[in-house]
Amino acid sequence: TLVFTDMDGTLLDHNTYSYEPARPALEALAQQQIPVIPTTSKTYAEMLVLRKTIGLNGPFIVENGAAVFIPHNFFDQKPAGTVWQDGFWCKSFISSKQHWLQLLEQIKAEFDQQFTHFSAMSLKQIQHATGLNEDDARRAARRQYGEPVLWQGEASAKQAFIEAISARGGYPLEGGRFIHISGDCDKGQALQWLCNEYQRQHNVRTQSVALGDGNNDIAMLEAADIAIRIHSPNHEPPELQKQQQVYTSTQHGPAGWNETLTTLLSLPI
Ligand code: 2M8
Ligand code: MG
Ligand code: MG
Repeated sequence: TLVFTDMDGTLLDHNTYSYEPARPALEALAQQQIPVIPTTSKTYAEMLVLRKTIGLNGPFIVENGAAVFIPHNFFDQKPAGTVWQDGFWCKSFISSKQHWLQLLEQIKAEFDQQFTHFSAMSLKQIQHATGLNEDDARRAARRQYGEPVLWQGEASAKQAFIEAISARGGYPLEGGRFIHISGDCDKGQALQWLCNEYQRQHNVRTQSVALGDGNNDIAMLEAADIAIRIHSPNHEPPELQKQQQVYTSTQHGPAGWNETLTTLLSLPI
């Protein structure tokens, strides 16, 4: 089994970013040697620090599925299509964020004053929008593949903005606070790629479990064998097309993470 998990609002509390309530399930998974694979909107720079803090030492997926980073000792052979980067095998699915920054420049006039985005924000503004401390905000700003947009206009105009981005070849994904603009990637494709590689190298059929709270988790939840929707204090759980093997937590964020995985681990899977 491989466990793929969103970070913000799922393993981490939406407001405090604490994972404390999830500790018991994290320990149980570690004991059973089940890899927990962060699958997040966060950047490589953020995950480098956060995975250590949480005590996760396996692969991780950044920027909404833009790239998978695999520690050198996770597989015996070099994973297909990867490049060696900074001590990890890196599989990227899209190119750099430059193109999306240009696109945002182009549609600024059309959506005058209705949005801002990370590259246009100061560190203080990013801190204010996210509640991250200065160091964490700096790491969140080190984006390689996409650009988070902060919608500041009428809620009713947000859909038109999302459609304008899609019409121009972008793939907007909504996180808890931002609309992430990047290329054709999602957490589901990245999950699928890593599961395939795992199966190829180990010659076994692996089962995937995915946990998420937001719309940017839908592709991942639908791609996984078992989907766990984590309740959020500020929005409804994501709507899924599939009905089989879908669980929904009653508790919020990391408490819901602990609740559902503890239940799942007690079942014969
Ligand atoms: C952004 O990601 C969250 C994920 O749901 C969002 O869109 O609200 C990213 O900028 C990420 O890098 C950052 O850590 C996070 C902080 O809330 O916000
Ligand atoms: Mg989330
Ligand atoms: Mg996320």
